[in-house]
Amino acid sequence: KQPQPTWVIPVPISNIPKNLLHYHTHVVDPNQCCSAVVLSISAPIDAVWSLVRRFDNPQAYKHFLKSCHVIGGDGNVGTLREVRVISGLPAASSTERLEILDDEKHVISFSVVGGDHRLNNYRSVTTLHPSSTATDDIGTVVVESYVVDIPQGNTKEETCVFVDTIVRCNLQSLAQIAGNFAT
Ligand code: A9S
Repeated sequence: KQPQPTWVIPVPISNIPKNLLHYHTHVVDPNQCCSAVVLSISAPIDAVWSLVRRFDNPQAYKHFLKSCHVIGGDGNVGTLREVRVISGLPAASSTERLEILDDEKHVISFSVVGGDHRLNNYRSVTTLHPSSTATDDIGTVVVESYVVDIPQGNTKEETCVFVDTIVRCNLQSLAQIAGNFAT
């Protein structure tokens, strides 16, 4: 009997607005892992979204990438990009497909469809939510969840630690750049 995939919501439900919950609900096979990173940013949602929505320019805030070329598509769903990776990572390039781009709901998603790296079948969804707290007039909460195959020779935990670290670095540099924009 084949092991069955399960549905996983990788962050506490209270952290995600109800209308965006389904974007972060992933089908996870037994050989895959799934996690999410949540970060509060002190910048307006429009400033953050203007960076996040640029499928053609991820290296603006993803510092592990050194270049990006769009290799097919018109900027809508189905557009393909090839990114090249800085040295020092167990990867050289990645081919990625735009899966969702929703300017109203502030949702972007891509999947990895090829390349020279170990993160097979990677798919991520990033959503932005406006927030305001006592200390922050206008802020943004970013939720980025992903699912990926566990590479041969690695454990589920190792895979999540590796990917969580990359995603957290990306979101922290996003926060820094969007914050500079806004002030
Ligand atoms: O680019 C992202 O949004 C997230 C990740 C986890 C990207 C990972 C990566 O591009 C490297 C940074 C090169 C690391 C891929 C696809 C494989 C890696 O090994």
